This record gives sequence, structure tokens and C-alpha cells, in this order.
Amino acid sequence: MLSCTGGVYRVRLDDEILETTLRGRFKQERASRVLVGDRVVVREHADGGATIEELLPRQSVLKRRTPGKSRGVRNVAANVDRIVVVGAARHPDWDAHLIDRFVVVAEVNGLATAVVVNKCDLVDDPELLAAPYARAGYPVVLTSVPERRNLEALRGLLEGHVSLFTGPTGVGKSSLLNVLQPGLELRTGSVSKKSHGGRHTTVAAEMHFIGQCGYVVDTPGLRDVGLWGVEPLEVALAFPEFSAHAQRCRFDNCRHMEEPDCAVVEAVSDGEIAESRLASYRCLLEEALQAARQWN
Ligand SMILES: Nc1nc2c(ncn2[C@@H]2O[C@H](COP(=O)(O)OP(=O)(O)OP(=O)(O)O)[C@@H](O)[C@H]2O)c(=O)[nH]1
Ligand SMILES: [Mg+2]
Ligand SMILES: [Zn+2]
Repeated sequence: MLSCTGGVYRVRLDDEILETTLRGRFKQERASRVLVGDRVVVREHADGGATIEELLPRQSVLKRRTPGKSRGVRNVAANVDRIVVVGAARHPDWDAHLIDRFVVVAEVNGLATAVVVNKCDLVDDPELLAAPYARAGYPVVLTSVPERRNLEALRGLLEGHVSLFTGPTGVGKSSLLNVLQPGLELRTGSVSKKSHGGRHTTVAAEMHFIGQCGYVVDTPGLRDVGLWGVEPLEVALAFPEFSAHAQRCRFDNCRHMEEPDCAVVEAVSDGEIAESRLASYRCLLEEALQAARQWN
């Protein structure tokens, strides 16, 4: 299922896109709500209409926690196996902490993660922004839409996967998909001059078939992502570059905060782990500890 607007579900069937509606049974059972990315059984009717009859088992469900105190969980898409966190080098400015939050959400969902630094035409050394993630072992691609920079590398990243583009609003997620697949013509927005924050141009998750690349889900940009309910211990695991060093911390249960002989802190001094990543980790751990205190 590619996208849903006003009760119409677009489903890709070979090279055809069918507009379908839900069979009554699905409408009643909220739990079986059909998600973008779901594989479904469709019945075509004599009158030309088509209905979704059955939902096939899911390999994964990507969940998003709403930020703040509301503690809501929303299912975003089904069967996604790769998250591509897209940020802009400028307009809006690169926000390492926000990018780290997106990356941690992907890790917590247990999905392969890659980072794209887009709008590289607007800065001199985008490599500096990308370095912490490359050092952490994530595939990183530096792109520019007007310059068509590194589109082949991006294609390579997507090939054979069901990917989902996530990141702040206005960073160029839809623009990248438009240049990867000419003819797609997704709506893209202008970044408002005042805030550089952009307006939401994409309003709902939509899956697209990008030729030999496979499927990509475009999502609306988010101002913030919630991480409540992530166990404090899970936070360190979401920073994969810490683990090799953490084994050498003096304390087995080192949290890489104030403890003496912390090998993660040493790795930061040696330039093996980016300072911004340790800062993000500490911030997220603090958040997780606080949330855990509230629960208990
Ligand atoms: N200079 C420059 N501008 C870009 C680039 N990519 C996208 N833009 C511009 O950035 C603006 C926002 O692009 P969108 O593709 O709508 O951004 P988005 O991430 O899909 O935004 P949401 O749908 O709101 O989440 C548009 O005006 C694009 O033309 C780039 O590589 N370089
Ligand atoms: Mg968009
Ligand atoms: Zn430590």
C-alpha cells in the first residue's frame, strides 16, 4: 500500500497503481489499520472498483513516539528495513543533536540506518557535518539537488531496500526523491526566510517506487522526535561506536557521565568519537533517566 488520502488507498500491483477502499471488516477493526508499506490482497470488482480484502503479515512496523508529555505512539509504516536520516547542511542549519535523535529512533526500531547531508551546495565543508556519523560506522552520503551531487551513491544506498526518509522539515527529502525518479513530481516547499525552519510540505507518509532503487517512503519533516519509554540502558546501545570502547571503561556499568577512567570519554579526547555524539548521548540518557523516574 503506497499511500492513503480520504479513505482511498493506493496500491501498487505490478506496473499498475490501483485506487482501492477498505472492506468493511477492516474499517471496524482499528488494530488492523492498513499502513503505508503493507502488503495486501486486493479484489477487483466487476464495476471497476477494488477493495483491500486482507492484510499480509508484516516484517516490521516503524513506530514513532510523539514528543512531549502526551506519550502517544503512532505507526508510521510497515515493512521498512532502512531508515535514511536526511539533514540539510544549511537552510535549515544542521542540528547535530536533532539528527542524533532521528538516528537513535532508527536504532531503537532496530533498523539499518544511513545519514544524508543534503544542500551541500550551500556550505564549504559538509564533510565536517558528516564526520561523526561516518566515524560511527553509518553509511553517509553528501548530496545536493541543484548540483545533482552523489545521486548514484544515494541510489546505491536505497537499492534493494524498503527505505524511509526522515528528518527535519525543509531539508529536501522530497526534492531528493524527485531527482532520483524524474516524473515523480512530489510537492516541495520553499524554506521561509524568517525562521529557516520551513513549512511542512509533505503532509503524510507516502511510499514511492523508485525504479531499480526499490521503495522509498517519504515522510513529513518533524520538528522534534519523542524518545520516552527508551530504557536508560538502551540509550548507549543506540550509539554503536561506543560499544568497542565501553568494554574498557573501569566500571562495567559505566554510564560515560562522571565516572573515572571512562574509555568512551578517552575516545572522544583521542578524536575517535565525535564530541557532539557524546553530548547527544548524555542529553538523551538524562532524558531517559528522568522519564524512568516519572514512571516509578
Ligand atoms: N540549495 C539547495 N536547496 C535544496 C536542496 N534540496 C532541496 N532544496 C530546497 O529546499 C526546499 C525544501 O525542500 P523539500 O524537498 O520540500 O523538503 P522536505 O524535507 O521534503 O520538507 P517537508 O516535506 O516539509 O518535510 C525547497 O525549496 C527545495 O528546492 C539542495 O540540495 N540544495
Ligand atoms: Mg517533503
Ligand atoms: Zn564509560
